[in-house]
Amino acid sequence: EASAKAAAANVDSGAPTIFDKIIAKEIPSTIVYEDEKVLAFRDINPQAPVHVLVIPKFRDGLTQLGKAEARHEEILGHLLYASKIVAEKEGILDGFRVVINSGPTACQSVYHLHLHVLGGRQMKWPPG
Ligand code: DGP
Repeated sequence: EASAKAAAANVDSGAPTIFDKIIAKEIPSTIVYEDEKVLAFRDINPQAPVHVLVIPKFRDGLTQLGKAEARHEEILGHLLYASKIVAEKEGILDGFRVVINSGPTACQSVYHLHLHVLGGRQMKWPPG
């Protein structure tokens, strides 16, 4: 099916991604939270009134969650806690969703690990 093929065409080559340019502030983004380890900015194609991406500033092999190793435990925890700080700043602590798409079958399109923080509307389950 066409969209699945399009997603699969985006392979994890380990090459730099657009997020490197966002971290370097070479291309603009709307930053909602930043510390020494992570950057959180608004998704360019929001799927909810609040849709923020939380990413590690140093990818260190974390192109996707499926490539995580033991050394990444600390940054993974930091990313999850940063997602809560983002939810708090955005005023959606009453209900929000954190999503990680890992790999082409999950429709990951940018191979720099990122957590989607979504909220500001009634979320559905199964995801929608
Ligand atoms: P995923 O499909 O999980 O790999 O999500 C990648 C997200 O990245 C997607 O929701 C759109 C977002 N995105 C891609 N390019 C840019 C960009 O240049 N700026 C911003 N703010 N978001 C981007």
